Amino acid sequence: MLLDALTGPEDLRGRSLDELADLADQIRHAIIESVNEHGGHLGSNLGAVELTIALHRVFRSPHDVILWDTGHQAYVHKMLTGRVEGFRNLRQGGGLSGYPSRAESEHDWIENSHASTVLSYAHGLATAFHAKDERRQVVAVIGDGALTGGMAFEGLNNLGHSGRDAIIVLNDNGRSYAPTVSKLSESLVKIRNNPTYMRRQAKIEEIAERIPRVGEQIGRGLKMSKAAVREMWEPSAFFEDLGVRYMGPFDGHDIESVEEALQNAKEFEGPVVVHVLTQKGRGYAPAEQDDVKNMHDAKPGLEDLGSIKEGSYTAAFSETLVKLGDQHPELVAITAAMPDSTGLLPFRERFPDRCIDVGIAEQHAVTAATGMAMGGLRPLIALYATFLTRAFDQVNLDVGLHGQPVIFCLDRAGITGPDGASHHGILDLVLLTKVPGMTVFAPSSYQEIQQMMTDAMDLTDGPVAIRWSRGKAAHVEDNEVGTGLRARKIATGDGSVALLGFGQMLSAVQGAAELLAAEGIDATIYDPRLVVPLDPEMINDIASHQLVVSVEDGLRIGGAGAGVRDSLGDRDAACRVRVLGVPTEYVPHGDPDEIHASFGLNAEGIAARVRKLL
Ligand SMILES: Cc1ncc(C[n+]2csc(CCOP(=O)(O)OP(=O)(O)O)c2C)c(N)n1
Repeated sequence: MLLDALTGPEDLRGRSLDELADLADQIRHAIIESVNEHGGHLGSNLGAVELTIALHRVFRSPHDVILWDTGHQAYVHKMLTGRVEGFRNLRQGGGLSGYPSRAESEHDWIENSHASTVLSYAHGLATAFHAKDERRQVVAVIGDGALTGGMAFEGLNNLGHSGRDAIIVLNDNGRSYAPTVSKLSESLVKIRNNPTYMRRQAKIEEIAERIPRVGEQIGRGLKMSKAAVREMWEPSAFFEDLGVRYMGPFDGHDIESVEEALQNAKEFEGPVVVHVLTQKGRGYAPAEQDDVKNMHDAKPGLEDLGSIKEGSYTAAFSETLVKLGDQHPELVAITAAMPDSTGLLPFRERFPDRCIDVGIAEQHAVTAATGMAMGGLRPLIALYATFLTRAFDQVNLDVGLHGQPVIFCLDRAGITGPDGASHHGILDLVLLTKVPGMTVFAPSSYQEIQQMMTDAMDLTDGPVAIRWSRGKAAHVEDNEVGTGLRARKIATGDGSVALLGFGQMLSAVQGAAELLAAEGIDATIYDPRLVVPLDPEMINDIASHQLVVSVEDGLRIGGAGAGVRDSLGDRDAACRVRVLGVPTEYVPHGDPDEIHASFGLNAEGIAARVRKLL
């Protein structure tokens, strides 16, 4: 099989179109097989097969730099750059990363999988190559979704202004997770669907064929002249006005046509956009037909990730939000291009006008929410914890400084697992606890989310954040749920040790307490519920213990436990305090339970630590 024999991009050269079509089939098969086994990004990769083959035939990676925005669509790139074998262990602990990885390959330049950064990297690399007089192409592949992020516009503006050489491949499938929210995207789609445009394009090509190759003016050969004429007659005003040439649109599944476009783009000086149209989920019918998000990503067994797991924290949020929407007509929900995975779809269905998708634009979402709150609405922003980090300045100075009652609902907080360093939600507590006036809840159960969301609606003096982890939540009885700004005492011990478990870490703490009880150590147990402000009664109570151990699933330094230690210190408490959490390092992908265990953040690890300290 051609795919198995591939050792690198050079093996793609000299292949017939039929061979390449076979290869595309084999690649699709391998993607579907891998996602079936390990889960991962399905729709995005199926849509990028031919485009990636064309890129690796036209450019000489790694001498030429191919950059992937977000990086979730780089599976094909991995296979074409000598990683077919490793691909079988994609996203597994110790196996290949689900995103580009500099440690894996010299073909991978960037691995930050937060969207919309690629044009800035491209500008930087192009500037460096220019300064050093190196003749290397810089190619940046960006989706129509990622193009809605503010940083992409900043990069585009700077590229156009500086005139640096870069080829921007706009991989346009009309979708982010949900259909892309962008007027620019809409107008590009209009072009695609306009029969007059298509006829005109055919006519232009015909005319271009007839233009004689007269000297310098016409350009470098027929291909160039075709592109130049097409460009002259059909400028895409948006890009052109920024100083970036526009070419397209091209059929992104036609390898020959994409290659021709890329060859033409190489001839231009300055930045150029090559607009290719692709179909998300191409070649796998359930993905092609999924009108929620074309199976952007999927769980093992090819189960759609967008479906909210029954009993999960996300399900508790989703369900409660609809109830609160009924009670509070001023409540609006905001998403940054992820209405499905964050659990907003039921709310959107019921209140279509009160669910706002801003595109992949977390910073804008936060400041816009401030405006909405100022105008009398109650905005709630549903994000993954990791993506809030990008908007910290807006949280602090737009929401916080203005004391606006914006509610942040942060899913996937803590160690998330197979998506690796950029997707773990381990910085949110460190950052949010530094915003004056911020209230932060960490629910330990399904029922706590319901309670905290309801309580959050009553906190109108400033912002509130509720952060929870991925997956199944603990389910508890009514009498095991706290209320308001109070911590919940679960057990009163013998005064030797007080254990605090923030959010999902409560169950590990309870497990540790059981292990310790078997050894005659009776621990006091708290569910602090709040990260800020900490319940003063809890602080007073734990201060009388010999040892206080606080456990969280975020960064250990400067997070929830650090707040506990500081509060005890402020009271001159004599107890020893230990904070258990995630070390300050880029935590790779892997099974969350295994990652927790490696940091001592499970029942055995916590119990062992207490034993040692006592
Ligand atoms: C800052 C940020 N917010 C949200 C996400 C989650 N996310 C990953 S891929 C994606 C959609 C990207 O759409 P597009 O760029 O068009 O690529 P496609 O998957 O459609 O090929 C989103 C919202 C992210 N990676 N980064």
